[in-house]
Amino acid sequence: MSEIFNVEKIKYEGPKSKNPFAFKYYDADRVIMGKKMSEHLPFAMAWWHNLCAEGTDMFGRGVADKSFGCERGTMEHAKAKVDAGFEFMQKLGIEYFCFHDVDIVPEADDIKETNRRLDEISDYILEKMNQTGIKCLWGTANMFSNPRFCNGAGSSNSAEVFAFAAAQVKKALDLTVKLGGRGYVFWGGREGYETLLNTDVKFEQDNIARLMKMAVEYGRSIGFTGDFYIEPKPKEPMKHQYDFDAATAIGFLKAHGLDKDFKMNIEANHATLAGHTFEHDLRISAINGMLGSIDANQGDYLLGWDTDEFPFDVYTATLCMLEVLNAGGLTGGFNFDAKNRRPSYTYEDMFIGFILGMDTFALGLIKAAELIEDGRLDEFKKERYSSYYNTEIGQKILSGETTLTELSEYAEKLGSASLPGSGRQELLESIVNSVLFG
Ligand code: XLS
Ligand code: CA
Ligand code: CA
Repeated sequence: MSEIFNVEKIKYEGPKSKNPFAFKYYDADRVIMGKKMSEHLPFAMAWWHNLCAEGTDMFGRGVADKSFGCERGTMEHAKAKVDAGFEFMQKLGIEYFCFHDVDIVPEADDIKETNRRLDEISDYILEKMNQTGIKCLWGTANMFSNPRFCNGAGSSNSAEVFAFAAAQVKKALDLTVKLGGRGYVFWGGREGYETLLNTDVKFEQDNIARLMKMAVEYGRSIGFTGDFYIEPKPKEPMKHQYDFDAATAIGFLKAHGLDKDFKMNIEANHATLAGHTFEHDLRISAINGMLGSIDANQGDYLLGWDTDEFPFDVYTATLCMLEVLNAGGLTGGFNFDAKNRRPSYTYEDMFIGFILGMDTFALGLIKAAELIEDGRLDEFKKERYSSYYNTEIGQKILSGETTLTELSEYAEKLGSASLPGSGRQELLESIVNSVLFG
C-alpha cells in the first residue's frame, strides 16, 4: 500500500537535535525508575482530532484536508482514515488509540445501518491492530453531536433519546471489547443544564447513574474487565456540567454505588477550565484510588474555552508526572486529546504536534524522577506535618483517641498557639527550577 504521509519514521536524536522530525527527549527504551519510558507513557492518538478534525470553528470552515483522497462521509473514507491512522501511529511509535463510535464511520440516518458500518470498520481496524501490534486505549460513544442530544443523553428529558444513548453505549462497549480496549469513557458532553427554570437536577443525575449502571452490567456480561472512566469537565458545551471536576465526579460515583467500577480520565484543559491546576485533579483522583487515565493536552490561560492544544508546558508536565509516579503509574494511558492550531494545517504539522507532546511528557517524566530522587520536596512535606507524629497530642488526634473537651483543655493550658512552620513555597519553587534547569 502506498504511503499517505511523506514523513520518515520518527527517531530519538537527543536534546541537541535541530531536526523537527526527531524526538529530543522521548527515547522509548530509556529506563527511568526501573521502567522503560514507553511503559511509563502509554501514548495514544485521539481518532477525532487527528483523523477527523479539519480546523472548523465558529467563524470558518476547515483548513486542513483530512479527506485522504476520498469523498467524505463514505466507508471508503472511513477506511482511508484507518490506513492513515495506523501509518501515523507506526511512524511515531504510538502504541494506542482512542475513538468515539462516530469518529470511525459516518453516522447513518438509521441506527441499524450505523451499527452495520461499525461492524465492518472494526473488522478492518482489528486486522490492522493484528498486523502492527497497536492497541486500543479506550472507546466511547459520541452522545453530544447528533441533534437528538441537544438536552443531553442520560440526562435528556426524552425517554426515547435516553434509549438511543443506551443503544450507542451498548454498541461502543461491544466495539471496545472487540478491540481489547483498556477502558471505556463517559464524557458528559451535554450532561448538564442551561437554566434551573426547566431542569430537574436530581432526576437527571439519577438517570445518568441508571445509564452508567446498565453500562457496567452489560460491559461485565460481555467480558469487559477494564475500567470505566468519567472524564470531568466543568462547562462547554453546557453552562453547568454535572461532572464539573474530579471531586464532583467522585462524589457522584460514590453516591450511586459506582465507585468500584469507575475511575477518572483527567484532561488537563478541563481541570484548568474548572479553575484548578491539572495536578490538582490528578491528586484528588489519586488519593481516592481513582486515577485511571489522562487526556494529555493544555489550554490557553488567556482564552476561556477548551482549546485542546498539544502540551508544551514542561512545568505542568513535570508536576503531572510527579503525581503519576507517586501514584504508581496509570492503568490507562496518555491520550493526546489535542489538535493542531487552525493555521498549522499540513500533514507535517500533525507529526510536529505529536513530537512536541511526546517530548514534553518525556521531559516531564525525566524531571519528575529527578525531583523524587532529589528528595527535598518529600522531606519538606514530611517535616511540615511532623507535629502530628512527634507529639503526644498529635498522635492522639490521628488515632482518634481525643475529644473536643481534651483538646480544649490542652489549648487552655497553652494559652496561645505558636505559628505553624513556614510554608516555604518560594524555596520549593526554586528547588523545582534548579532540578529543571540546573
Ligand atoms: C471534549 C472531550 C471529549 C472526550 C471524549 O471536550 O475532551 O473529546 O475526551 O468524548
Ligand atoms: Ca478529552
Ligand atoms: Ca478538551
